[in-house]
Amino acid sequence: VDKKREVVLKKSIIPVSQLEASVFFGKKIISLSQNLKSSNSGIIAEHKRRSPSKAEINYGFTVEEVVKGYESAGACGISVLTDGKYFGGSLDDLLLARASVNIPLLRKEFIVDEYQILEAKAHGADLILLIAAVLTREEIKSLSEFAKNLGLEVLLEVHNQEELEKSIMPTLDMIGVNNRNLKTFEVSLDFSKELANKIPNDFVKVSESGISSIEAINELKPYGYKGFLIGENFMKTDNAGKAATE
Ligand code: IGP
Repeated sequence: VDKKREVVLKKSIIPVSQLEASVFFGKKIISLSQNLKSSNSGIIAEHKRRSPSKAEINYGFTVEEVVKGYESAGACGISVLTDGKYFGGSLDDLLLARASVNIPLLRKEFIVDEYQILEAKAHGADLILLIAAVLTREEIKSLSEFAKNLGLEVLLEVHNQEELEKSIMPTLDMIGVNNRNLKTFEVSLDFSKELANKIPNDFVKVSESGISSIEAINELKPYGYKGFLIGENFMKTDNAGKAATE
């Protein structure tokens, strides 16, 4: 609810017509789903300053340094947290990332309103995240259709079978299983393993959160996962880009 209120407040700051006038509106997106299908690393590296489960993640670099490091290390795409309240991010971070790299960018945000999708497009995102835990099926339908009409790709995040079943629809490109329970912060790769065979093969499968080793990735690949979203493990090192190469 406080997110919905913030959205309304923001709406009065930048008019939709101004968002639509952004240079990025005329640009074709770079497809993350295609990159994941053709890559064997599958790494989606995240720019994350802090989080509700980890108050501080060691951080001594600019957005540009981090995302350029990720790109040169061979990441398939980058997730940029734009939520300010819980993660210390902003839309400026997304814009700076867009100015620095040529790989797909995900706007990582609690999206509840079409306006936030216009913002994502206007700040250079190639795809958006929709979180099944906070949206109804109708909302997932209308928000994903809206994103697709703007040419953006959609990553849907689920955490259990119920969320998955309510959400499956053709306007999604990728389905991500969050290994972290957003309410209890419990993290286990078993969530990805248990849901894998329930995700239809028409969607690129992504495993999100709590991935901290190449062994974890190798464990998940046989379940059909093509994408691996990693934040903290890269950000907490002295050189986030370098960590992504190892
Ligand atoms: C990254 P980790 O454990 O590697 O830092 O996780 C990413 O999956 C996580 O930040 C995330 C997230 C979210 C953040 C997954 N889903 C939804 C905010 C909102």
